[in-house]
Amino acid sequence: MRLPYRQRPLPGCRGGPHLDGRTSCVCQDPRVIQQWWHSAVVYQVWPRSFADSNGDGVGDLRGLIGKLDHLSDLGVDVVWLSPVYPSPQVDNGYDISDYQDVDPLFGTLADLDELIACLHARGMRLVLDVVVNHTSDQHPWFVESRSSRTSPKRHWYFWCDQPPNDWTSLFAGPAWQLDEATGEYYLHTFAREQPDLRWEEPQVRAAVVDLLRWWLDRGVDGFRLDVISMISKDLDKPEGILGFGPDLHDHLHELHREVFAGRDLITVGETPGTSVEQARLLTEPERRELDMVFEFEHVSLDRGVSKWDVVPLTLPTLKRCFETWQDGIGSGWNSLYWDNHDQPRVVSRFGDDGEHRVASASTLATVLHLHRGTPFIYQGEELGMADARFTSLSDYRDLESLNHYAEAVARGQPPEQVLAALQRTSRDNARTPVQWDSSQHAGFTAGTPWIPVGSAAGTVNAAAQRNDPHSVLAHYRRLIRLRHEVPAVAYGDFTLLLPEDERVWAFTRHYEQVELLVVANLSAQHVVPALDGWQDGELLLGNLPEPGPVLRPWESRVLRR
Ligand code: TEU
Repeated sequence: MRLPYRQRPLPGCRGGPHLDGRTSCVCQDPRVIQQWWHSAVVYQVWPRSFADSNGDGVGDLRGLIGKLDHLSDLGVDVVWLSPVYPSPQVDNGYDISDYQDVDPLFGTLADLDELIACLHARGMRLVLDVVVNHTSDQHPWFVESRSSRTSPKRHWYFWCDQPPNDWTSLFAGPAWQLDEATGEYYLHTFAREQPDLRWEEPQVRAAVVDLLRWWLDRGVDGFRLDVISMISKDLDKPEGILGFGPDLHDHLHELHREVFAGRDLITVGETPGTSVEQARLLTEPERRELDMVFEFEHVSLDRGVSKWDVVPLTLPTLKRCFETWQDGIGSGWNSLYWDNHDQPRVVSRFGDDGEHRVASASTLATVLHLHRGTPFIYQGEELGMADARFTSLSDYRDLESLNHYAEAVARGQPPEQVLAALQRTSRDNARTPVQWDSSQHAGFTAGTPWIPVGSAAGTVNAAAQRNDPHSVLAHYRRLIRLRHEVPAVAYGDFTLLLPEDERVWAFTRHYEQVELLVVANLSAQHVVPALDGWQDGELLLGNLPEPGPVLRPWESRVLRR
């Protein structure tokens, strides 16, 4: 039986179970204070497409509650729940109009309380997604702020007579929107329905502190902080829209002091464009800011002038990027991810979603999870779900994709060319319903799904994999158990091997007297990696049966000595 999370001993800790609720101790690497989330695995739920309980074609909280056995069976420790707050849903909930309630589309506050209780009873925790760089334009704060130039909440947002810069919104078009009523412009980094909050205003920061404390008092175990690096901006900097402004660390330090300190929780900040140096400053424990950040470097390597422009990527480049973050994070800590609700699915992007779908999905998982950091699994990734690759514009729902299509075609780009780009890069590739079984609508809904179900649902689904020891799902179970049982997975020092090899990704993890070798073939050829001294290594995990002297296409292994 899984112990409730406060009584589970830390891997490698000689102190035994921490019955006094302490969740950290100085056992091994003096630079890193061991935390429960170092050996945890997080599962992201994007509720709109997870499981629908009332047949309206949209996923909801009761649907999630009904699938907790799947998460317990998988062995994950934390659920990251993307936004379920009241929202006009312009950006699928990342435009919040009330931070302290649940949108009826997803359920009620009572449903969320029940989810928290059910997760805790199963030894799991809940991390809420909080979007406080911007609100919805329907949020009472903004409604009041735009009501008049002298509104007491005018300074809660960015208003000006003339745009002080020519920033472009990340969802296309100018980032400054004229408000006819008051004749002033307001800033929106994303859609015009997502006006940016002005964190220099102390009342704004106080309001955010209050809502975060409110959720923690309700039993939530942490936060994923949306585009948190953007809360401090330098309006005079041409590329300033990505944030990292002069007050960022002060704002995060204040949040840590006022909200996070002294509480047993996990915080991960989304920081598009962050460098490893900035990430180290944001996550080093002694700086008291965040526990982890999501960097975007490894998911930008196959992108050219824009996210819509896919360029070739070599394995050495990808390996070097991971090595940079392994070595450069210092006493900070990395998050590890391939997929989320903003990225196309990795098996289609860096793997092979055709002949070698199962082997490539499990090998990409092994390589990611055996790096040093906390892994994040996105719904459906544990099933090896592939990109949607819609062929008709009418199937797309994502504002960012539809805005891009309209803008690119208006600029004269051939529609079929733009559609081809969306097939590779659109966020909707990751937003099709989770494929639970081979029934109509993949068991996601009894109604009509809000977005089409993926074409492979008939064969690629949870029911088909649950009792199949060779499935992607079975491999994820074993991978997560390995992190829970082998301290070197969480804490081993990282060393990249064969950096220039175009097909093999190999590295070691060294912890106390234990050394792990991770060797993976990321090609459709048979390869014999030039690795000496591991003949007698103990096989801890392989993704293909009967391992031999040769690595088969997309085969990977974890050995211990
Ligand atoms: O994403 C921020 C972000 O950087 C993404 O928009 C990214 O640039 C792009 O989608 C990659 O294609 C966060 C949320 O994760 C995203 O879902 C929201 O749309 C966005 O912020 C605004 O809240």
